[in-house]
Amino acid sequence: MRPQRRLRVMSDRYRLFSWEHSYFSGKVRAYLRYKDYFSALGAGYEDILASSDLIAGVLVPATQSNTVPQLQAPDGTFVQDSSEIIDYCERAHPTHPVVPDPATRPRQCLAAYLIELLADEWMVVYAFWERWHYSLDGVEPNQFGFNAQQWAPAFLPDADGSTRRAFAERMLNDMLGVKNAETNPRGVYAGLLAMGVTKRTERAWEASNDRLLEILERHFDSHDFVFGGLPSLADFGLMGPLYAHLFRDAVPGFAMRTRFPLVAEWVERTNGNNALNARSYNQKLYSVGEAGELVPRPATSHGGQWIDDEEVPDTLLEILNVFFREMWPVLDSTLERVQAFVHSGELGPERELPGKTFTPTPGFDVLQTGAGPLTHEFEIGGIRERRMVVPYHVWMLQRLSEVLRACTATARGSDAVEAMLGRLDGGLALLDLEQKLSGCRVRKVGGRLFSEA
Ligand SMILES: N[C@@H](CCC(=O)N[C@@H](CS)C(=O)NCC(=O)O)C(=O)O
Repeated sequence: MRPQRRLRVMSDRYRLFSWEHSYFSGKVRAYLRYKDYFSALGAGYEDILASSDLIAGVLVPATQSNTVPQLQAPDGTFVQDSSEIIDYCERAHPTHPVVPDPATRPRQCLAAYLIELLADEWMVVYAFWERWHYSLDGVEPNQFGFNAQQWAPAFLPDADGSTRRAFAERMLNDMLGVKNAETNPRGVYAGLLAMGVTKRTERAWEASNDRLLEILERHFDSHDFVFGGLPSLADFGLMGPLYAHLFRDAVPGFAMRTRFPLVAEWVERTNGNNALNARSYNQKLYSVGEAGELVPRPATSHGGQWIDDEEVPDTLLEILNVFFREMWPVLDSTLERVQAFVHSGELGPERELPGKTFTPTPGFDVLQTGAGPLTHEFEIGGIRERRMVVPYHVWMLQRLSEVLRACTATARGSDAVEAMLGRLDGGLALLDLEQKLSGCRVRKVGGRLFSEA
């Protein structure tokens, strides 16, 4: 029987199709591991290496998307997209929720989604850059060999080590032109240019990333997770940039462990794996009782619980300020650009929009590069540059606007949210989100996006 046939057979467990070195897989894997620890995921899940065979034979036919992670539910449903996977599982398995209740914890609920968006779609730029920059010929320290080895299992999972590595080196060079990407940008480096990383902005992106790590280092000094003693969507979101790229990749991994050791410890803690010294939600600390017995206590800060919603640490506000100062202007302009584009008559008959994050979407390259209609100016560290418009951001903002509505459904919630947003630079602009979305709504079907405006 062919492997993909066998995979169509139902399983009582979820199947996560992922790679260890993938940004969004790190987010979802840490989430599933957390739910599974509390047996809050039914029969649990199997983490399956998404080899090229499985991507072509199972994932693309199911969702028209070659991206990982993707999840197959026990009833056979496929879910593509890390945020949708978490939404799907939270609906199906509401115990041990990772999203603070919007009715009782409106500030934390909103903050969790804002941090997820920052981590998914803004921190991705630097994280993507470091992986490929430190793989360029002549750049020291260099992680090209490490990078090839970590990509290799997706191409040739069964081959011996050196064959795997040699094959991946050829793939990275022939397909993606990794070593000389700067002089001949294609593949991933073309994606970086499209995201607005150029020689002019490189240092500014690096400074932005450093600033965030520095805030997080101070935050994790006294909070084991974003909201205290238990992880939440905010932590799992941050695992996107902070696990596979900035912790696990060789060059930034060294920098994180040596310059931001508390962030490195938090990565291990949130992963809930090999984290004994970091302390995590899945262990206890013990003291010796009067009769010599072991007396357990929670291993994480704040008694192993989320802090009160009223308690908004300054460091949390600082993270949210990065969102509003750096990312919000890009999102705001994205809504305008997408609205102008869908009403320009340039949409194809299916009204499809590009759906990818890391690179222009094949077939839409002309629109998303150069001075195309799906590009716009943005600013990082005081430098103006051009980047592609990512319509997927509109979908993420639609999801956020539903959250905002739930968090502000009562007078108490509305007051709490407005007070928090009022303490942030330009934060109150978020309250106009629903109205801004009205001219450019999108629909996501599997891995494809369509305009509904
Ligand atoms: N928005 C998606 C993004 C998924 C994504 O871009 N995954 C990357 C790996 S982390 C990928 O598969 N890239 C390959 C490609 O875009 O062709 C999510 O949240 O899951």
